[in-house]
Amino acid sequence: MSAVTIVMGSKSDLASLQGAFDTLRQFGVSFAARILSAHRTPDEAADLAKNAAADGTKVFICAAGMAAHLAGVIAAHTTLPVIGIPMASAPFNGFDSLLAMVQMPPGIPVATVTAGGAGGKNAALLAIEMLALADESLAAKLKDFRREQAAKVLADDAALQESLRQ
Ligand code: RP5
Repeated sequence: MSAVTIVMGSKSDLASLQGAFDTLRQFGVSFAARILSAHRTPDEAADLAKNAAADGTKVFICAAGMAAHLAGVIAAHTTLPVIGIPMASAPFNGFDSLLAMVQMPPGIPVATVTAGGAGGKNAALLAIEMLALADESLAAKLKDFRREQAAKVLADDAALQESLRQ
């Protein structure tokens, strides 16, 4: 049983999801990852979405490029929250994917994050924030993460101020 199910439209999307894998592992959140396409394997993608809640999935993360319909198709078959990551694929470097993913019709939402590595990391963090609504220890880990992240920025700022004084 995995709390988060990640679906990508192609093996070529895998590298862009490394940040999502790393972040979910960092927080100790169980996940499954599948390669299934809205267009090339439509029946398997729909089956995954339909059975996910019964299999223990709480949140979907979907990554797809070009005519990026995967997140929308998954969302059409489940009421679980779906987070979409547009892939920066050719020929429009992800702008096509972003528009396809973000422009869902009213009634079937997809929470779309940015393309690329930041998108992978933020998709995982958003999924963790959703899970943390019902998990106090995960919520505490998120607060620690934010504190550590802020401390790193402030340390960089302190180092910059010091270097400017020299
Ligand atoms: C989409 O088309 C995939 O998500 C991928 O981003 C893009 C290109 O797929 P490949 O031709 O690399 O398999 O379906």
